[in-house]
Amino acid sequence: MKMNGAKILIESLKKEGVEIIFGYPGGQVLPIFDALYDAPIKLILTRHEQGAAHAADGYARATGKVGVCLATSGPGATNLVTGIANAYMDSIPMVAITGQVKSFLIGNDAFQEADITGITRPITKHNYLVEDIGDLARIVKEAFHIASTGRPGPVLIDLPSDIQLQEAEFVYPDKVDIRGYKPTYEGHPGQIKRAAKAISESKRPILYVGGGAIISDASEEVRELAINNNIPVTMTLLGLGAFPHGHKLALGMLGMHGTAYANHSIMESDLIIALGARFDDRVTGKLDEFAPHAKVIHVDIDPASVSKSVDVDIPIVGDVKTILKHLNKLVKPPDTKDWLKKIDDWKAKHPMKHKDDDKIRPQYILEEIAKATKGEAIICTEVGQHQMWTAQFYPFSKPRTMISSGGLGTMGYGFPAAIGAQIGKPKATVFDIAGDGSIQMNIQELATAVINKLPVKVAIFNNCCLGMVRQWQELFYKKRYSHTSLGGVSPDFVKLAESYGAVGIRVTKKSEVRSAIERALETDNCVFIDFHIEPDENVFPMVPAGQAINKMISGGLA
Ligand SMILES: Cc1ncc(C[n+]2csc(CCOP(=O)(O)OP(=O)(O)O)c2C)c(N)n1
Repeated sequence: MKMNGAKILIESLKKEGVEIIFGYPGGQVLPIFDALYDAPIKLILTRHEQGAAHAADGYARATGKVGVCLATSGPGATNLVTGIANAYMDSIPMVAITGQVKSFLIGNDAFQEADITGITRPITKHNYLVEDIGDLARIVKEAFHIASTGRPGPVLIDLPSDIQLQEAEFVYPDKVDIRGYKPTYEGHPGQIKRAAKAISESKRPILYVGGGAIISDASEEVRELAINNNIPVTMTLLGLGAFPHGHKLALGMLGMHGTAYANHSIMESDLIIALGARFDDRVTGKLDEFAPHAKVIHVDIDPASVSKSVDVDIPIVGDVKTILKHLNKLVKPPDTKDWLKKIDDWKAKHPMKHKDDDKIRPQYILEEIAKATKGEAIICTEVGQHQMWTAQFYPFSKPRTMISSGGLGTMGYGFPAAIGAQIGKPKATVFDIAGDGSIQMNIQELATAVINKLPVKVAIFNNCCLGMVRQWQELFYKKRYSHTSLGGVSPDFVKLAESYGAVGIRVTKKSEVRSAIERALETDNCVFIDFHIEPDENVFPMVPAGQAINKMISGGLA
């Protein structure tokens, strides 16, 4: 059947099973919006394109599906950029669609023209400028394939408005064949055997689990490998939830704000089994002092990640889940009794704790949220101290429940991501743990939450400052607090929430924390809880930048 480009786009999205698009209109996407008017695809109108990109990302993380966002040319497209970069850094499957000025005007400095394929080349897995209506259906098919296979990531399709109006026959390809793009899933059997032998012979093994294990839906296989063989497990920020927090083999997060026992364990281990993790600098600290006694097995779908920063002894390129299924059959349990005893000693000596007095301590709020949600909520975060406290004190026990900006560290990510997650998982309890700085970066999405009746709970850890930067200034810049105070200029978050039709609750006493959380959970509207936390609270343990990760500052807590 003949139809115009906008219709072809929508029909192609339907073929890909797309039900939701997060987007914002404008002149160069008018034909697409017209086609959406009576299409069976729901467009969630955010209040800023950055919100649309992060919402698509949160939707993708919560559901495992490809998130889709849509914006007009020029400023609409450039407003997506941070969200695209964010998805790229954390390997999130996303398709971003942008309108472009008419083909014959490209390069002419036309009104609302921006070279978005040029701008996003380094932050997309691939991008396309559609130059011929005959290519459109194939491009959409390829975009979804590239976004969701191998190491996932964002793909951008830039669609000039004249092509949206041209007519062509709609034929959707049923296969994709992209020369040079054939991700490896299986893993080399010889390497898997070598890994099994190394594990069986190790005395101090440790699993180091990253976001790749979540993306590959490999939590069950991770549990099997750990539990059947008595191997302790540490996770990255994005790996949290891959292994249950409460299990005796769980060591929590490692790295700059990781637990002392995770960091000591990795430094003393003789075998690191890295699963979908990339030895990020926040994890390794000083590279040449990292895990000096350890051999490294690295399972990763992206060959470019292997031996990028840490030399790997046994690389296995492929999908974590597929490889673990194979590996789990081959490993004979090593004797880790003495090793686990040593780790238990570290756990006893350096437990995760916090000050507990009559002040509102952020860690206490997280413990109360954990109790009220039985540790089963989807927890999104912004970026800063509150994000690290969440990683330390919320007992993540299921995959896809920790949604946070890991690689890019984007303030303003959490609230729109929570909106996306809530749309993808309507029955789940979804929180955004926010700082008073970060929440102001995409606060306009309150309208999106209210209009779509999304009961997202936003817990603002209000310390009247940009806490994480203030912490660095306190510890490393002689308390010269240069421009990190927000005191007195933040809005009244309760009134602000109410002005959008949401619910606002202010908490200024410790005794009010629990009832505020309970009230928020009983409310089927979006709720802002403005927790006035102790402003001088810092995140500990902390590894100062550039130090070995066992050189932690404990802040007097250990
Ligand atoms: C978009 C963006 N701008 C700047 C930063 C640098 N930065 C990291 S944490 C932080 C402070 C965050 O403050 P807030 O949201 O109030 O959280 P808190 O640390 O107080 O918990 C800043 C400015 C960033 N990560 N992202």
